[in-house]
Amino acid sequence: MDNKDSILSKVSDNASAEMLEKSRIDCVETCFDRAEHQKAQCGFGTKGVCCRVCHMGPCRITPKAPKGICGADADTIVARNFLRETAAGTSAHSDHGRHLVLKLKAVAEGCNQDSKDEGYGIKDEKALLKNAKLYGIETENREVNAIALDLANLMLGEFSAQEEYLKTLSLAPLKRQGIWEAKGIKPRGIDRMVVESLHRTSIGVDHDYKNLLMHAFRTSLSNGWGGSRIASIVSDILFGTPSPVKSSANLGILKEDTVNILIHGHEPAISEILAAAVSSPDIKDYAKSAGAAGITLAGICCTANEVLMRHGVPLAGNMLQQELSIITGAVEMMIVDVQCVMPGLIDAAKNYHTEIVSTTDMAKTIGALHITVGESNPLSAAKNIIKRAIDNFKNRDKSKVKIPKDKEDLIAGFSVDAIKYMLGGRFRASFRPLNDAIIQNRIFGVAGIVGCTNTKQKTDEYINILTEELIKRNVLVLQTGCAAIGSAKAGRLTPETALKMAGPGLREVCEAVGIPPILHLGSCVDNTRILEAAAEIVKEGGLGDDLGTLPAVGVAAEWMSEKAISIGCYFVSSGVDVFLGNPFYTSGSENVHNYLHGGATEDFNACFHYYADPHEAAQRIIEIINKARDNLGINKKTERKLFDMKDRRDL
Ligand code: XCC
Ligand code: SF4
Repeated sequence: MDNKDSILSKVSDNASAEMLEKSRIDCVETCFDRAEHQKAQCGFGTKGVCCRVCHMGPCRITPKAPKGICGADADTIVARNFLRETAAGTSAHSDHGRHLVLKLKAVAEGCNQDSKDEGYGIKDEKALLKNAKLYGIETENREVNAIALDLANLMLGEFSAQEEYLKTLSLAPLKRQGIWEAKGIKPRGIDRMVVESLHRTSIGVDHDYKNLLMHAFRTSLSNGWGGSRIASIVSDILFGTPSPVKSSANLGILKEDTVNILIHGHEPAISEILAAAVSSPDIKDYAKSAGAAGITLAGICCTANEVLMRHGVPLAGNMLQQELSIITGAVEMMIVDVQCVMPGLIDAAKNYHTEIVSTTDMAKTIGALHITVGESNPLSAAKNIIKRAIDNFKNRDKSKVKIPKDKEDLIAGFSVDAIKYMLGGRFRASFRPLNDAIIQNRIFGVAGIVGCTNTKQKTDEYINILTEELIKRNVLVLQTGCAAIGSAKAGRLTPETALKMAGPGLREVCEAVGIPPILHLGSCVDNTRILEAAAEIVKEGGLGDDLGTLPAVGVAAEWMSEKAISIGCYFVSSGVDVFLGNPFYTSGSENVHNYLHGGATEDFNACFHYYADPHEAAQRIIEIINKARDNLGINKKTERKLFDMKDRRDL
């Protein structure tokens, strides 16, 4: 059992610390306890040298046994494991995208037309038309549904294509497309890439570590420029393109007198309907009649980010707070869909009245109540779930309730369209002002800080230190996923707080345009919005002709999911250097490790960099951005002035 100090070594924010303390009193086990129990983690797994792809094994590579039974060496085994992780990450994001495309298809075919609910529909026609045009679909004088159906079918083709290359690749700068072509990593259909990954890594197929790694990059591209990109595009069409929205973050958003419902996971389809359901008058009345002052709907993880971006639904917390939220004793129901949902939730919930409801047939947990929300009458189904949560309000044990006070204001909702609009105004929406600010060195560069939280690190610490170090040095920070929630909890997603920290050039730009120096772009699949923004910056001109020439980096600060590996790989193969706050499981092969952390630069003009210390990472990021600026020839005279001012600030 740990004391206060040890709790404070695990979590950064006060609300989490308070709930971790309460977990001791209530005798509830959390991931933080289980991390202690797992402390001596397997050295073979950590190095990536354990192979169990066939049943002659498992084989583990040691100095005494440098080869598996089949003769596979450390290079082969480590690279195979890495490719499998990349494929799994790709499949998670892409399947999410597929589900949304199937929804779009159902809507276009009028599947919900005879239902009494409004249910799903095309919320953002502008987004539909814009994207249909990007894919070369005829839009003039055509019915919206016909266009949507064509787009849905085309996107389904992105999954099933056997011989054709992904059409979405054409959204990247031409130069980058050329690099993919030259390296032989232009992906074909997404499903084919993932299947091929599994095939290539099964016993006795691909043994060349470099060949395996190239397929990892290829598979990741089918995520970044395929499945994830499609997920973001279709979410915008079905649920609306996000625009700046105010909300708040951390467990303090829960209320003593309301029915508290949390939504958790990744796919926005069901949470969108739930968000609509809680605001309907009959549900509000139902809550009142149960003696509650109302309903508080809030989110965990990326489902949270999705409904935050579009409806301002508050963030209860990020991934490592999912159990802590239940420990407040004030949650009537947690409704989960897919990804990052801990099975440990069930045990935590048993100590309180909280009901865990799973909603996706492919994601069940024993102990959770499973309710399927189908195509017909989804709103009625959502209302029934919420009524059940309201019915559970009376079971709340007041003696077990403790809601932390902590909550911070935030601004989110920065889709690429929203950023363009903020920068250039309604009639001249464009990235020009941003490009100019970068060229004039008021903005030194751009960093995308993304990814999870991880029990190996003190939650949010790396994210927040690095973010601060970078905005201090005039680097504009774009965030998604649990990293964005980490910043939100630190109160950094408000223009005011962050502006106090920002360097003079960045502050000037942000004040002029009215944006915070840390922009919340959405969920994990929305990392493709960062690529989209980068591609727009290239198109706008003045900063080279490729993503690889931009003064920009990506950071997976506290990552833990296989999805982050896939994201990292599609950033690197798109030409963007990626910094990791946690190492890959590749140290067992010098060749694999050195290629990923260096050699890849020859092929993609970018590679991975691992820094345990965020200050060191910041230093190296500045060097890399500076070099990119040098190469672009935009470092000339203004440079001295910037460093003078920075030095002054440091003094
Ligand atoms: Fe999951 Fe997306 Fe990671 Fe958070 S950040 S822990 S993947 S919820 Ni993408
Ligand atoms: Fe061992 Fe080779 Fe089988 Fe892997 S594939 S478990 S290294 S025999």
